[in-house]
Amino acid sequence: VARISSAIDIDGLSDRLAAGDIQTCAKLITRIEDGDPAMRGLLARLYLSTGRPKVVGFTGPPGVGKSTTIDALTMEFRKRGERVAVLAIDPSSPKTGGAVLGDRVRLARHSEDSGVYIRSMATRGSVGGLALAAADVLVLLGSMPFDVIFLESVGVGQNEIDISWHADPVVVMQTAHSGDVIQTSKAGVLEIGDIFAVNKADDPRTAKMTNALQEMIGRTYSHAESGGWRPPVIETQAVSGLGISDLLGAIDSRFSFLGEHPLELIRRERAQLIGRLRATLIEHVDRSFRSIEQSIDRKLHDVVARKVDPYALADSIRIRIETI
Ligand SMILES: Nc1nc2c(ncn2[C@@H]2O[C@H](COP(=O)(O)OP(=O)(O)OP(=O)(O)O)[C@@H](O)[C@H]2O)c(=O)[nH]1
Ligand SMILES: [Mg+2]
Repeated sequence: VARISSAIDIDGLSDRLAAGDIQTCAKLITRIEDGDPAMRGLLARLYLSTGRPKVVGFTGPPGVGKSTTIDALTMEFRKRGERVAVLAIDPSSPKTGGAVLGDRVRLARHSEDSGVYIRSMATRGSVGGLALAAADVLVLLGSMPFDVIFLESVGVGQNEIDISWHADPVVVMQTAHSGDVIQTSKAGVLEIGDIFAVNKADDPRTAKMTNALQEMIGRTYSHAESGGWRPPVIETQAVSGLGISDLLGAIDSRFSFLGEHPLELIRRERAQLIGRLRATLIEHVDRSFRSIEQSIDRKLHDVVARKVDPYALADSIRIRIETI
């Protein structure tokens, strides 16, 4: 990826973002995706000068109905006069060409509405890098006059980015499809869900899934760890809009809860920060390691030949990485 670096007008750009300038926003997101180091100063300023944005994350298996649900909720927020930004993270874009097409059709409905901004980001390089770029884009969007930001991420798999680093509430979406129950109990999504939605509730097996989820939440729920928020399970039919007002109610309740429990808010934000900091450092080490990989060929030879021990090699690599 080419690194573009030029002096930027931080004051001017901040002002344009604060005024809701979409063109500026779109261009800056592209520069963030490209890893342009000139963005750092701007992002630092935006982070310090704007408050915490309201970010609602949606995760769940491919095709569960995340985009359809976000679309339905966007309509509800627009009815209340609130401005909405949607950021879709697509770590597996080659596989979901069809879904992207479906998204385009849906999103076309909002194309005339200046109160809705929709943007997707796909993987460039590592998943960790994408997660970090998403965090930067959220800082950018958070500096604009949006009342809420919806973040969509395909969930549960090696490629999953940890959406709980970016959003509160996290809406974990499932369907009654039998495979989803197993994924839910296996993949640790129970811990990250602040709200659970069982979508495609037109499926007759939905009640069983809802009960199973409620039972699992009951078993893992801890007042001490959640500050007293017990994740609700909501049945939805995103295509017809059934249950969407319940989901909206749950999202509103979560925001009220966070407003009334500042300690819980701070606890969550600190945990998110730790997750992102760790990812930043892992990303840095990974990139640095790849950049020196070629140059250690001779040393590898020496280790294989038993002339150098692997611990000494690891030490010398670590010292080099620390100075990159
Ligand atoms: N029967 C039924 N179909 C639904 C419902 N909600 C969404 N769908 C359909 O499920 C399909 C996938 O919906 P999307 O909203 O694109 O799902 P997604 O989770 O965003 O999918 P990815 O972005 O590919 O992970 C679409 O054909 C929707 O019309 C529902 O409540 N009932
Ligand atoms: Mg989608």
